[in-house]
Amino acid sequence: MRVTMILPALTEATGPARRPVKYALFPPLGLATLAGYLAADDEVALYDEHVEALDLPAMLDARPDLVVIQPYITSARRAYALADAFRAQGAYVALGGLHVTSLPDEAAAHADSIFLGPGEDIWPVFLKEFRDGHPAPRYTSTTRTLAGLPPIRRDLIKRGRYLVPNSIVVSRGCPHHCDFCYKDAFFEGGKSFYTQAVDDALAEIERLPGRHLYFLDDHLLGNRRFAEALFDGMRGMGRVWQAASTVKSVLEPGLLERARDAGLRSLFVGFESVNGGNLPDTLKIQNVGRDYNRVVRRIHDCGVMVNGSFVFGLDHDRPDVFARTVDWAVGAGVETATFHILTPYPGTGQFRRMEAADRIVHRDWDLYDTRHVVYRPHGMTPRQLEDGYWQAYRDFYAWRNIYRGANAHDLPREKLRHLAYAGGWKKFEGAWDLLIRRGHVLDALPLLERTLTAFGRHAAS
Ligand code: B12
Ligand code: SF4
Repeated sequence: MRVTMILPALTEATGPARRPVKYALFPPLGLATLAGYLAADDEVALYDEHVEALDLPAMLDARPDLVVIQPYITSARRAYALADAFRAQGAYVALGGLHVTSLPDEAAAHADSIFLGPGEDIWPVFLKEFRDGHPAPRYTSTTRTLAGLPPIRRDLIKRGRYLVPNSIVVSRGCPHHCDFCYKDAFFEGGKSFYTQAVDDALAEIERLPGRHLYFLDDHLLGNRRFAEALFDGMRGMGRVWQAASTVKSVLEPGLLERARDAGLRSLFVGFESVNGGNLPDTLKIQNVGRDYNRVVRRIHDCGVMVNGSFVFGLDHDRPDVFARTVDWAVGAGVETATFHILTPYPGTGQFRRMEAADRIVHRDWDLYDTRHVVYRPHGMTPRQLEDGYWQAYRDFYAWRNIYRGANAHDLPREKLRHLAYAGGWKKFEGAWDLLIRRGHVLDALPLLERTLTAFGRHAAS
């Protein structure tokens, strides 16, 4: 069987405000996971449009039997156009993932089969039925387990084109239920947080070459027993890694230290808002009443860097929220920040509430990229919200603030690491662009590894 798998480019990845390095970070892990279920004699090609141009006529000429496409909300239009082209030529098209699960009827118009929820249970069922000649139009995941996964087909990934080829997920979902998150809708009908067996996760880590890892789990520290066993198993492996967690887990005694001892060097944390009133509104209960300064101090005291994530446009936000957020993050020494304009994703509680209140202004999914205002905000105009968002990025990454943030650290080498990491990420677009266009972005990985290992209180593990 000939199989073509495609991760179409997100609209913003090809637009004028794109940052090439952001889209050359991670390979298409979901599709490589699904490819693991194919038979040894299947011919499979995996394309990621973020890092390679698609030669559609040649791909159509290859006459695949099965085409597997993963649309995200802002790549849905492109994904459907590709799906339509392959179907017109007689190929069988399967669509699945987050956006398809949110809007199955929309996706079904462009597919022969659609898949709702995680693929691990339904994809092998489909493959058997497809080979037997009677595939169903819709498959819905209900059985949630990561036991007995076939090895991810990392051989299909063009490693050289990614800065972080060693991305890995050892769990699915998250124990929390934030109102704006995709998670509850995606995992409806079954467990919404589950992990691999620790030994399987460690075996996957062992298979990855080099030192650096990036855990893409929504909340790597979400199951304390699993996380501790994983970190104990990773001690002494010599890895350096990055991951995501919540302010609540950071404050749990002992857990962060074990992560650090296993090689954690940078943590993505969802602070979401400096306006406390926004947190209960969005069911971000795990953040309510937490002292954010203490959270950052604790992460830094462990020698780990902070990537803070913030959302603008929640109902308690007023036009001063941008400057207040930047001022707090810079003053606390947060190394990198990711800002988002509140985006009600279809399928979420937030989308339903806003729709009922007639606050959704359009359904042009291309603009649901967290850079555009797609709803009626309460505390400011849409213009103020978009301008404030871009201003926050400019201010946070202005050299004066990078220096000020670096100075918030005690030790000279921590100051240096802050400068190298924040500056390297945002201030050398031209150099990143060149490396990406030449297909050599992986050459920068040793630099990233050195920045993560060489500085900080608990340098080189
Ligand atoms: C890596 C990543 C990215 C990469 C994406 C490119 C890439 N190479 O994957 C980059 C950095 C470009 C990116 C950008 C953004 N991202 Co992002 N990203 C992720 C992240 C961390 C991991 C994705 C992943 O690899 N998961 C692991 C694999 C195994 O799971 P998977 O891909 O979902 O695949 C499984 C299933 O979906 C299913 N499946 C998928 N496709 C198909 C197809 C078929 C046929 C079948 C059967 C099954 C199937 O089976 C797979 C195995 O179970 C997720 C969080 C997460 N943990 O998933 C957020 C996430 C997808 N991102 C998110 C967001 C918000 C964004 C941004 C908007 C952020 C921003 N402001 O810039 C942008 C734009 C994305 C968009 N929505 O348009 C949200 C999406 C919310 C939503 N409803 O769309 C997520 C869920 C994070 C979160 N918790 O909110 N992101
Ligand atoms: S903590 Fe993060 S992943 Fe979990 S529900 Fe909230 S936003 Fe989603």
